[in-house]
Formats: sequence, structure tokens, C-alpha cells
Amino acid sequence: MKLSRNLMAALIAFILATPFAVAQSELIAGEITKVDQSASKISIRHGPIKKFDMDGMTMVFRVQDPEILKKVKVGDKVKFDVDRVNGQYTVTTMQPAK
Ligand SMILES: [Cu+2]
Repeated sequence: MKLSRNLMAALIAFILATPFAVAQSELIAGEITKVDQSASKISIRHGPIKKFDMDGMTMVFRVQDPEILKKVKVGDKVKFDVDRVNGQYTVTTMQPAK
């Protein structure tokens, strides 16, 4: 009885902690260096991207939604998230950095 209660407590702690860990590592810091509306591409000088084991660099990303490109301009500091879509690094969300 005591063991299963401890197990339950551990499980609950794990479940509660997990979304926070994900949320914290989610967004990447970056600065826009080029916006290409017609190709739906954007160049970003970005910080480290842990999930792709990537250091900071400037590189070109696809964007999932072209609307993202209308809200940013060269020089903007942003927070964004990236996924691999059909083998291409693709920006899925972007917001102004505070
Ligand atoms: Cu990169």
C-alpha cells in the first residue's frame, strides 16, 4: 500500500513536471536577417537549437504559414519554434521577443 502510494506520487510529479520541461525548451531566440515572401522562406540568426543538436548560426528556414512572414521584418528579434517537415527545417510558430 505504502509502495503504491509512493509510486502514484512519483507518477503525478512526473506528469506535472513534463509539460513545463517541454514548454521551456520550445522556443528558440533569433533575429531576422532576410524575408522572402515569394518563396515562403526566412533567414534567421538563431541561438542553439537543442532538439536538432545545432549551435547558433544564420540559416534559411521554410515557414509553415506564409502569414508568419507578414508580421516580421529584417532586424526583428523573435522567439520561434522549428520542426522538420519533409526533411526541411520549417518554422511552425513565431512571436516577437520581449
Ligand atoms: Cu541553424
